[in-house]
Amino acid sequence: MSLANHIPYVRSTYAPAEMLERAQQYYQQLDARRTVREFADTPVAKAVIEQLILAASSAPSGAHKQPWTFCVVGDAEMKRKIREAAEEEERRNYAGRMSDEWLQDLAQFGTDANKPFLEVAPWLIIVFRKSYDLTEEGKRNNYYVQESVGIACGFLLTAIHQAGLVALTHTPSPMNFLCDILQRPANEKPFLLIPVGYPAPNAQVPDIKRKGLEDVAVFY
Ligand code: IYR
Repeated sequence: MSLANHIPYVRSTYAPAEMLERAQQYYQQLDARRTVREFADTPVAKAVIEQLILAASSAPSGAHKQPWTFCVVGDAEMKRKIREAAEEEERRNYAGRMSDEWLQDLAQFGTDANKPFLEVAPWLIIVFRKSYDLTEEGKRNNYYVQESVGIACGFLLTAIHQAGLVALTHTPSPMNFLCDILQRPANEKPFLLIPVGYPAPNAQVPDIKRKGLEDVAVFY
């Protein structure tokens, strides 16, 4: 099949042994990623964040619509406003909106309604999903928006890790307050809030174990 708008796919491949080696190395690299909740206030160059977002935006998406907007907040006053609003929602979450089972599941992580990282981390990347596009001709459909934006966030997290930085996948739900603070158009809904930066010098992470292959994969 040859379509007029198509170009050859050109990329090198690897011999089987090298392929396995590369697959193992990439797994080990990704396995070293940890979600970190304690950030240093050390600045990170905007140019780095720009590359991380380009990496995220290279993700596949339904009909190649790239239905996402990455809002990047470095401004201290805006971070303060976001922290204030997020903590208000989280206080309600921890004080009744979350079930007992949920609170029990979270106990090992030591989280609570305090979110200092929202001010300490040099950058907050707030990912918005675009349920539709607003064009000059009006509304245009997007497809598989949750899947597409989820994949883009995965790309973003691996890019952050690869750059030697840390991130936290944060969802201070409901997140509607982010539409107001960041003045987003009606077609954009908040998806994920990701503080990015260096870990605090004495940052700690929970001693969790990941499931083994036999627990997550079934071969037929
Ligand atoms: N959004 C809350 C609660 C929370 C929920 C889950 I699921 C987590 O894995 C971690 C936290 C908070 O950020 O504290």
